[in-house]
Amino acid sequence: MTIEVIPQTMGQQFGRRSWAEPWKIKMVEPIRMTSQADRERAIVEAGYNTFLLRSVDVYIDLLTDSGTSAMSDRQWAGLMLGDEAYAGSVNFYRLEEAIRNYYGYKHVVPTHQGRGAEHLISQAVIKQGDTIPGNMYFTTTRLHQELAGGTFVDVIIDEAHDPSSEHPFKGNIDLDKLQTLIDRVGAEHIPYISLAGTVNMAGGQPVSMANVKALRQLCDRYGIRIYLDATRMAENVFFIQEREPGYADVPIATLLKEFCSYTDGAWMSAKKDHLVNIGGWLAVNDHEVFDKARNMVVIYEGLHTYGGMAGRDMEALAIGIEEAVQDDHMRARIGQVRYLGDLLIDWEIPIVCPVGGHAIFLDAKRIYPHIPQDQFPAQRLAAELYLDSGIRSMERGVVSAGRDPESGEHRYPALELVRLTIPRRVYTQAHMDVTAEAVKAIYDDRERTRGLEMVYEPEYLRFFQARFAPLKD
Ligand code: PM9
Repeated sequence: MTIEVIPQTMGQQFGRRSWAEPWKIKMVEPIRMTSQADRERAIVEAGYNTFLLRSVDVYIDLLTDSGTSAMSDRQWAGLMLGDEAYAGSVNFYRLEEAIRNYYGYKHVVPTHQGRGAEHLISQAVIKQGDTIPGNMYFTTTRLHQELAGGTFVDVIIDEAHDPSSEHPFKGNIDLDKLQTLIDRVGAEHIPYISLAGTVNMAGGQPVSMANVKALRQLCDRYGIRIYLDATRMAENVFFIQEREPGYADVPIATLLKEFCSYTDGAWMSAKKDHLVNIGGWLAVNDHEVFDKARNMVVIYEGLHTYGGMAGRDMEALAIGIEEAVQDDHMRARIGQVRYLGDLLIDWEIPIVCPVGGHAIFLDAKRIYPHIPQDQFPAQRLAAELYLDSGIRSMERGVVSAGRDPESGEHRYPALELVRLTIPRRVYTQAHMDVTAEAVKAIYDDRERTRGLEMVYEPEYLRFFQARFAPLKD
């Protein structure tokens, strides 16, 4: 038998070099294919809200990248090292060390997930009547700021609100807008800048190193703190490495620590970047703020050495922190998101550009220009995608934006989007192909589709639980 030797230069002959995942699959979780009739029943039962679907009725679940990642064999092994002591667990100290190592902050408070940390930082530093400037709102973040008596003001660059702008750092703060705001409300009424990397609601768009450095200088002039929503910060620094001059050869781990060094602390939903199914933390440099947060955590989350997590969760998280900042992991992670984005761009389907870190965002305003925003075009688009092929996505438009607390009116964001969120290390390229083809089918059928009316609306974070019914012609 002769064995054909494939020349080393084969890839070059094809004129391309592909990325591939730096892992192989050891265990699989079967998923159920559904029929059209199953899906019609399920979406009606769910009130046309993809959050209310049962996961057993979902084929490819792109609702969120939150807590949906696949853990590595090292993380699963770490679960067996859980020290479930009520106080002073070994795993807490491992976690604290990992956060100090990779993020550089001095003091760590564990929480059950991101919003637990948002609650602590908001209650610890916001006073009634304060203003919190930030680079676009996030649903839970803004609500905690409002519940603590503050008002969030968006100071992101204008390009972030334009889905077709190709600006490489659409998450940047507009320093002129921030200066104008400081002049108007006074620095003493600004407890901190709420800086997110990447910016979820803008399409997973990054903040540049130059922007955070300039922000630091401006804030230092007024003694204003900067707190980072570090939920997808490892993804953010991938874009710095790729796009910002001078950083191409700097490892992601180094860039992450440098970026954080310009901030005073961070809150984290570890369910994203950190490759775990549950967990979060708050970390700050200021001892006084730490002291308040550490005291509050025992009221709302659990003792300050577990904060709502089991010891085994903290171990898996400590390992995930290290895995998240590996360059080859991040290249494959963003590579997969881009693979899906490129298919849609090739078919001229309107999406937010450039493609961001964790998801593809379909532009419902351009897909359904005939559906007014108060008939929830993105909510309808998410429902249509599910009906077509059992793919679950998430509305990120007028429903997510909620109502203005003063006027009670809907907030109408410039971006009316559907998010196809890619869990980390879970789906294959074939799943991305199936997803792109489903989106194409919905897009081709767009003119026939009508809007929705909201028939039930909860008071807080309505997108999770609101119910809708289709409007007739
Ligand atoms: N993000 C997401 O799907 C979870 C459900 S939607 C509220 O994108 C940022 C940037 C997030 C985030 C959650 C949280 C809250 C804070 N900041 O969900 O409480 O994307 O862990 O984190 C979701 P937790």
